[in-house]
Amino acid sequence: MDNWDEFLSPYKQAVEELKVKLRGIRKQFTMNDDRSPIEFVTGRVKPVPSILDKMNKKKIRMDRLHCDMQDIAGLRMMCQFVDDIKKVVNIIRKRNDFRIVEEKDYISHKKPSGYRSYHVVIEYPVQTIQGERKILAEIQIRTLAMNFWATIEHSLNYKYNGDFPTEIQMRLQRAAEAAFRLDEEMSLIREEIQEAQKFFTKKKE
Ligand code: 0O2
Ligand code: 0O2
Repeated sequence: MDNWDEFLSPYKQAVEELKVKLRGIRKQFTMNDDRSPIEFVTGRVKPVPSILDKMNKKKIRMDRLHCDMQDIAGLRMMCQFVDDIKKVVNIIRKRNDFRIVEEKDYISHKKPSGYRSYHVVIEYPVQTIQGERKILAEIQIRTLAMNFWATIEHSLNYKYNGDFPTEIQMRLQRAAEAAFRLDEEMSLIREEIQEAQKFFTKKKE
C-alpha cells in the first residue's frame, strides 16, 4: 500500500461520525430521564501493523482489503446487563443511516476462547469530496463484564501471540465463565440495582 493515510481516511471519518451517533442514543435516553441500555461507546481505526498482521493471518489480498476485513473501523457499545444488548441491537436494526450486512451472536454461541459479544457488521456511507464511499464497520456490543474479560485476554494475546500455555488457556476459559456468572447474578438483582441508580441520579440533580 502506497498511501495508508488516504486509504484509512474514510474509515477515520466513519469512526468519528459513528461515535457521535451512537453516543447520541445514550444522550437521548438520559435526556428523557430513562435508564440508558448503553453505558459507554468507544471507537478506533485498526492500526496499520494490526491490519497487516490480520491480512497475513487470514490471507487477505490488498485489493480485497476493503471487503474482506470488516473491522478496520471498529465501534464498541458497553451495556450493564445482558438483556440490554438485545435492546441496543434492536435500536441499531431500526436505523436508516447505515445497512446491516452481518450479525454474529457470540453470546449464545461463545468462541472456544470463552469470548462473548454480539457483533453487527454495517455498511456505512461516508460523504467525501469525491462523492459517497461505502465502508464496512464492526460494532461490538457487550456487557461490562464481557468487556473486562476481552480486554485482559486481548492483552495476554499480545504477550503470547495467540499461543497460550494450556494452564493459562484453561484459567481464561474459567474466568470467562465467572464473568458470565457475574452477568447472570447481576441480572437477578437488576430491578434492585436500577431502582437505586434512579434514586441516586435524582438526588444528584
Ligand atoms: P489499543 O492499544 O488499541 O487498545 P474520545 O476522545 O472518547 O471521543 P478516543 O480517545 O479516540 O475517543 O477513544 P475511545 O473512543 O474512548 O476508544 C479508543 C480505545 O477503545 C482504543 O484504544 C481501543 O482499545 C478501544 N476500542 C474501541 N472500540 C474498539 C473496537 O471496535 N475494536 C477494538 N479492537 N478496540 C476498540 P487505543 O488507544 O486504540 O489503544
Ligand atoms: P483487534 O482490533 O485487535 O481487536 P476471526 O477469524 O474469528 O478471528 P473475524 O472473522 O474478523 O475474526 O471476526 P470476528 O471474530 O467476528 O471479530 C473479530 C474481532 O472480535 C476481533 O478483532 C476482536 O476484537 C474480537 N474477538 C474475537 N474473538 C476474540 C477473542 O477470543 N478474544 C478477544 N479478546 N477478542 C476477540 P481482532 O482482529 O482480534 O482485532
